[in-house]
Amino acid sequence: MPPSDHLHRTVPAARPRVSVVIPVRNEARNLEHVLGQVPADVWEVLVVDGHSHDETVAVARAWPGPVRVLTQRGSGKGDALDCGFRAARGEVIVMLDGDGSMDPGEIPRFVAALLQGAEAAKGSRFVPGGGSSDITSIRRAGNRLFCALANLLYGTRYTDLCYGYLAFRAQALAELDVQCEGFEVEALISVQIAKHGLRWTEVPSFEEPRRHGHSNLRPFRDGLRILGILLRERLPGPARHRLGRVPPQPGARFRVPPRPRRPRPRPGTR
Ligand SMILES: Nc1nc2c(ncn2[C@@H]2O[C@H](COP(=O)(O)OP(=O)(O)OP(=O)(O)O)[C@@H](O)[C@H]2O)c(=O)[nH]1
Ligand SMILES: [Mg+2]
Repeated sequence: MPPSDHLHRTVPAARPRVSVVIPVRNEARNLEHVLGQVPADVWEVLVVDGHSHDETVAVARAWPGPVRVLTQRGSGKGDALDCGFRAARGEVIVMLDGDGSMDPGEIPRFVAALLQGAEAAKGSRFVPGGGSSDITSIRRAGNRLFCALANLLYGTRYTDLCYGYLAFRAQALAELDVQCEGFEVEALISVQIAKHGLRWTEVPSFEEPRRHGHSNLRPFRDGLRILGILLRERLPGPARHRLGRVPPQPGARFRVPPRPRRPRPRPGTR
């Protein structure tokens, strides 16, 4: 599908087609549980495998629902999401983790927020109705620090930056350049939402501990990457490219040319 096809997809007044993108790496013991919680009216689920060594792919392929299994070309969660976004065909695209920490039963909340006018709905553990029984005090402090920095640099009022449960109108997501490798992806998406002036809102979400297995996150390395994204994205284009950002090639990646800018971007709808 040419990327520009996204431009012709709008969110209908009711019952949009919903694509759910789930990046997975060695989640065989969690994936069945996650897929089992996906609401029946979800149109397609894209499981993007990161070269798992366990039975993740077999579990996904055996699932009776509308599941497509993709294998990412590169490595990292960011690369996997980019791959899933480009393959998704719905008018609404939801991303969530495949380790059982996020409840797919919350998907209707995200879709409702888009139907009410938002172009991006960010899950937040730190608004009333949200929460976490998983986050450690170090991760909470890091997230709070990065969130404050993002709000300062980009004029947003986010309450949660490093959380991977989000939903978008496909047309709006196609405007963003979310190409990156790893766990900095949520920060990059959040920054891009602000830079493109998308109408965003936050949706309460509850995070549980992963059901089985081990985290793929490396706090120090990934913290540095998040910090790098927040600073680098604030630079003007040419300086950003000198710091290693590859200028998007027309048609070569998920990104498509942005629509004409609105006169005054709004930082949020809340
Ligand atoms: N395809 C793919 N998925 C990945 C990769 N790294 C992580 N993931 C998936 O991304 C999601 C989030 O990764 P986690 O390892 O749970 O990271 P985390 O939530 O910070 O860590 P925990 O709190 O321990 O769960 C999970 O579904 C992972 O399987 C990767 O390189 N490729
Ligand atoms: Mg996790």
